[in-house]
Amino acid sequence: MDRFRAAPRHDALTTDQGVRVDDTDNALRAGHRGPTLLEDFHNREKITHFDHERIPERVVHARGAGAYGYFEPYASLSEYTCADFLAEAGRRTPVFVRFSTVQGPRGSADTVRDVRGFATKFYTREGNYDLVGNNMPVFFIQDAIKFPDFVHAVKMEPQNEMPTGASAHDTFWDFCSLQPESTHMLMWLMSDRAIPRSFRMMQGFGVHTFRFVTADGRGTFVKFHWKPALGVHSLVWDEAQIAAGRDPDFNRRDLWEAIEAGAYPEWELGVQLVPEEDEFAFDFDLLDATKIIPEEQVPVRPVGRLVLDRNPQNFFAETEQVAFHTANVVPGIDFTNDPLLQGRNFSYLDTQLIRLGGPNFSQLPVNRPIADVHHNHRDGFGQQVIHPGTNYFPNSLGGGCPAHAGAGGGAGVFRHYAERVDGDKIRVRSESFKDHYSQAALFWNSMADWERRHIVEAFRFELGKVNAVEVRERMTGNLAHVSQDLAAEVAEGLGLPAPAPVGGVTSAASPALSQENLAGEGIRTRKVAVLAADGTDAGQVTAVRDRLTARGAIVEVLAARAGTVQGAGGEPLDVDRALPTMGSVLYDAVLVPDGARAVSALAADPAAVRFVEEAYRHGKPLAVLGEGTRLLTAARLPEDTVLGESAPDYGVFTGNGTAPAEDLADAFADAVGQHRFPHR
Ligand code: HDD
Repeated sequence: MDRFRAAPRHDALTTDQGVRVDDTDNALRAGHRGPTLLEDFHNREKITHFDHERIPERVVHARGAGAYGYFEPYASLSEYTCADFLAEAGRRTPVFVRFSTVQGPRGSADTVRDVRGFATKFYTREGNYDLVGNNMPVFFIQDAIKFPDFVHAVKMEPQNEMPTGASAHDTFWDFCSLQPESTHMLMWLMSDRAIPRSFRMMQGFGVHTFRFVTADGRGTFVKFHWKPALGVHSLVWDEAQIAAGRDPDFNRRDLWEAIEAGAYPEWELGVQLVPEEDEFAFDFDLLDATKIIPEEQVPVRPVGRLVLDRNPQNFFAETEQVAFHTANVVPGIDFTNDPLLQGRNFSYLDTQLIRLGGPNFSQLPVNRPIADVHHNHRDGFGQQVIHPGTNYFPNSLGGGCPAHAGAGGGAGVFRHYAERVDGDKIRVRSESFKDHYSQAALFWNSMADWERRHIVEAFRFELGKVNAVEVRERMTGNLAHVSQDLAAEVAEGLGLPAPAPVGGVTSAASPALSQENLAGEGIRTRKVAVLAADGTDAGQVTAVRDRLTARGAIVEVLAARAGTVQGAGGEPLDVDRALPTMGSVLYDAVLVPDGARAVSALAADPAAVRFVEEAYRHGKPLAVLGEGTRLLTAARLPEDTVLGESAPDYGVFTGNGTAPAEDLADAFADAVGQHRFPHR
């Protein structure tokens, strides 16, 4: 893309026509205090261009953040697919990935409860392949014809454009309560998956069943999975809401800063493969996007890794103008008859035509394939190419070019999988799509206790924001098909009677679905706040910081003011951030060092007290040395869990000053690696 990058040197300012301009601060006018003149072409051009800077935002997934990187397979997958980019271990394919929320507009907050988009463009040698997935493996609806209804219901309500970035409102729950096929997805949406700690710490899924196809036309069903190297981690709901105010760019900033710091986010691509002959071997339909294939039934085979190592230079040119499309496939990857996928294959090209202003958006730098492009498409808004010669096929005057590729059966040519299709023209949903509850129950059954608690609380919150009582009732009635406990607990929170039990609820579970089993290892890029003031034991700070940063964590010293504080021995300690500009929600853990004078100052500062109280409430590890425990008392934390013998079980580490700070630092670091202590 380098040839498309504007490289500002010390060039003079010019107009669009390349005419040099000597003043862009004062419009041309008649006399010192006279009227502005129409003749000022630079002024008119500048304002006109500005007036047209905005383009329509995406109708869904408007808010996002993207980055470049590469994908490389671990081994050849040519046994299953002829896709060139999967054919050889280590063959690097450049990628652009865009993460997004779904409901909110471009300016909405990152940490809302929502599905996250996870869209990857592979610039392969055989053309662009887009895997346009989400961080949840299922979807709200089974047939794309319902998508406009679903999106109308979840988006801000039409009369007042509220709420921004939230599904907690009447129309969404009205729709879902009448559309039981959404129940499985609702379980995911009410779980902590909907409030990821970081884009770098969430899974991705292709959702649909796709098809791998070999060079000789053999098909294998495939589901795609992205697994983050840093483990799967989430915020807690109260934290997410506070973070939305403290830093609306929380996830975007996290991605940007990690890449700038060289801590490149990484995911492993996994595939679930199902032979064509096993199409009907499951008690659900592979074509139904509201279903997963439980990993215990078909294991996820790791096949390669994705690394993001470069931030865009211009958000608009790259992240905003990137255009994904489920129908951008390459030889070796094909569709199935999943009715959601079939509809998507229409929608993405259609939406780009209006969003990007015409049919030539694939010529934008971020969308250009690295493979050569030859065709007879011509003209249109924004045409960048000067096409000489003929523009039709067949032709003799243009030497027959461009000719059909691979007429002789060559490699690298897209050939549709030759699936036999036979049927009446009907508008009906297949009977095999009718079970809407078994997998919702499977998800619920697979959750740890704390995950279930969060799901109940999320349903209570969301339905509690719904004004129509009949919608609340209908929804809790649906939940009884998932779990009587769930339905009863949600109903209780809403002040409703428990719905009548229904039979036939499955007790099956899939451990692979619980975040408890997806934590990963290590503390790389985890952020630890050190609360300091004049009199802080600076030696301790250094000792603990060295231990944590050696394991990849980021440690920041916070004090009432920026600059430095004076350590207990009079030595200066640099302050990274002023406490009033931050909040505990922007960190993963908190350290309060020893130092009587410092702790007295912190205990008298409501911002510091709140910092500790909030971090505790959000389940974050706390390390508190010597006098620092007085801050815990000032925050009125329950003494038995923070100062008792079992405090470490609750992620609270207190040092009495005799044990070396390094010992405590190690236990604290392990706790940071555990992420949260939700049982507090
Ligand atoms: Fe979609 C954008 C993911 C169903 C129609 N979708 C969009 C993006 C993601 C997804 C990640 C943002 C891409 C980007 O970053 O630019 N969508 C999904 C998934 C779905 C899904 C995982 C279900 C499995 N989508 C879906 C359906 C339809 C659409 C059923 C239409 C019938 N989606 C669109 C769209 C968008 C879009 C209107 C808006 C902006 C865009 O495409 O480029 O065409």
